[in-house]
Parts: sequence; structure tokens; C-alpha cells
Amino acid sequence: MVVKCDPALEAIEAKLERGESLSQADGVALLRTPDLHTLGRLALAAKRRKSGDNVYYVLNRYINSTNVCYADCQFCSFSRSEKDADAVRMSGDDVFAKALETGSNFNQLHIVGGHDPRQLSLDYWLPLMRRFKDALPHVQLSLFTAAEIDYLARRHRLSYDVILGRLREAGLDNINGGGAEVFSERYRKIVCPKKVDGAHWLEIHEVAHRHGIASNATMLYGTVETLEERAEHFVLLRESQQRSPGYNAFIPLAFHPDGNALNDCGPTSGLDDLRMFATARLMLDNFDHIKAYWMIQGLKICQVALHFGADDMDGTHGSTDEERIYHSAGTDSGQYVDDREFRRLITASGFVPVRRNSTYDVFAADWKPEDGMPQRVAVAV
Ligand code: V47
Repeated sequence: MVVKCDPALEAIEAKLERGESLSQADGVALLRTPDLHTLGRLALAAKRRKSGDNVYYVLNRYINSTNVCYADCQFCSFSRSEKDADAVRMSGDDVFAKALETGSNFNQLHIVGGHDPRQLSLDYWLPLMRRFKDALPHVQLSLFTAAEIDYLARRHRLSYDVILGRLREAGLDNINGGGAEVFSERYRKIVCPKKVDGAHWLEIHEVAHRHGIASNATMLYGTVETLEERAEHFVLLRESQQRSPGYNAFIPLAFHPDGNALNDCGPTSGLDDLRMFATARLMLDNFDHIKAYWMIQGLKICQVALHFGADDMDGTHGSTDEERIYHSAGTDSGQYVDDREFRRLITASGFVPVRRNSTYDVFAADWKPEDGMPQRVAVAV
């Protein structure tokens, strides 16, 4: 098959040259185009305008603290009821010990878990967060998704403002981007009717930004959503960032079908993955970073994604079995890529590796906790 230049992309390129934001219809055209070459060229140029040759990564500890959850999302292979033999609920001491298992040379602690009535409470989290901040002042806490914040607010009968104020005081630096799925009401009724809706997801992130908590955003693509709904999701995120700056990165989450109710949807294709990275970069012109999280699309697609608008590969995990959301849904990625390997992967893709934390302060590559507080270094773009 000969792929011709897509005329729809010419009008989009002209808009980009004029510095105009793209419309929902433009987003659909990008998500549908067979002209991957032009799409990649446009997205790489947009990436270079934001981050030059840099590609970011973070030395990270990742923990799923509980898989007990009653949200019943159709795409989930991770959740268990508390009666299940393979339910895993870590105590605060277990989480603390796990985080420090391989030393303290890391700059982000990323923890997400299920809606577990025993664990997801302020009584559990506030003391644990303070303990982390005391022991590891150089580590940023990237905890929860907006769905967990909504659960906390309903459980304690407190407003988002009060909950987020308390979490900020205890040291919350960043909210992870999960729980967004696809904002469309039609989609959420089918896929995740018990979870926070799109409008409240956006509100939680905007309230967090007012408290000085940064955040990420995601979209889970590849199930029952339409391309129009994907494009609408991008427009809603861009408008939210406009009202309330504070999102650092957008992460496209490719659906993994093993062991869940949406298994018939099958996995995403490599082409769809690349179209998502590029469309995210072009639609989200007020987001600085598009993340190709290696564990989700796999290392090789993520390396190619760096040429389709992505400028971040996320981070290291522990050396054992921490990540369970994607591993229970069939990812064939391993659990661990170390610092040296990240730098090699990024360099081999033609970019410059830059070590960061959750809020994109950058560190010298050889920074260690015993050097004291991070030496922030200027990044040339
Ligand atoms: O909310 C669950 C998604 C999210 C599946 O902020 C699935 O840096 C695909 O929040 N197939 C949790 N996706 C993960 C998350 C995240 C991941 C990477 C980076 C960041 C960040 C945040 O994972 C859930 C849901 O949207 N998810 N099951 C599945 N079968």
C-alpha cells in the first residue's frame, strides 16, 4: 500500500505555523491519518519547541499499596475483593520498608492503589507521608489519582479543598494522572459507572493546582471509545490547563486486555500508539511534557514515540515485582530499567537524557542523596 500525503494534515500544519490551537475535528483527523510520516514530523517539531533534544526520566520507586477495590471498572485486571486469596494490603510499615528496599537514591515515590475501605483514609496516609518526608526530604511524593481523592473526600465527608489542603500539608507534591479513562459520559456509563465522573476529575486537579500540588493527566485508549471522544478528552484537558495551570505531563495509557471484562477489544496496535503520542503533543499545546511510559507501550515503541512528540520515558521501578496494574493485564515489559539503561535507551534514540523529579526540576546525572539537597542544573533547550 502506498501511503499518500494526507490533505487534512496540510490545513493542520498551517494552523500550527500560525500558532493556533487545534480543534476537536483536527484531533480526529490526526487520530485517523494513514500519513504517519507527516504526523511524526509535525509532532517532533512541536516536541523540539518545548524540550529541544532533551528526554526526561526519573529515578523512581513505584508501589501498588493495595489491590482491594470495589470500583468494578471493566478494564481492570488488578482489583480484588478483600476475601480473595490474592488480595494484597500493605501496612504503612510495609510500604515504608518497600520504598527503601534498594536504598534512597531516588527522587520520586509513585504510589497508587484500589479504593480499599481499610487503607484509603487520612488516618493511614497522613502519618505515612510525614514519615517519608522526614526520612527522605529529597524525594517527591507522587501519590493517588483523582479517583482516590474523590473516594477520600466522600469517605471523610470533606470537600476536595479540605482534603487536598491536608494532603499538601503532609507533603503531597504531585497527583498521578490515572482515573481519567475517557471523560465522555457515554463511555463512563459503560466502563466505569462507579468512578468519579469527568467533570469532578478535572475539578480535583484544578483544586490541587490551587494548593500548589502539581499533577499529570492520562487517557486510557483502545476500548469502546470513539475517536471523537478521544479528541474531546484532549480539548477538555487543554481547557483545564488554561483555567488552572499545573499539569506537567500527559500520559497515553494503551489498553491491556488480559484478565478483564473488555478482553474482546484486544490490544492496541503500534500505529495507534504512535498516533496517540503525536496527537497528544499537537492537541495539548499548553502541556510541556508527553510521557511514553515504557512499561505500558513497551521499550521499543516508546523509543520510536520520542520521534512522535514524546519527551519523557518515566522511570525506574524497584528491582522486584512492584507494578501490578499492567502486569496483571498482560504487559510483557519487565519490572526494572536502571539509570544507566535509561540513559543508553534515550541516547540510542538520538536524544539527550535528563534526570528529573515529579515537578521536572532537573538534577545532574550523578546526583546522590549524600550530596545533600539536589543541585538543580540548567537545561539547554
Ligand atoms: O487509572 C488500569 C489504567 C491507571 C488498565 O501520572 C489500565 O505519571 C490499560 O495512574 N489497560 C493507573 N490501562 C495508572 C496511572 C499512571 C500510569 C503511568 C503514569 C502515571 C503518571 C499514572 O491505569 C488507571 C487506569 O486508567 N489502567 N487497567 C488496563 N487493563
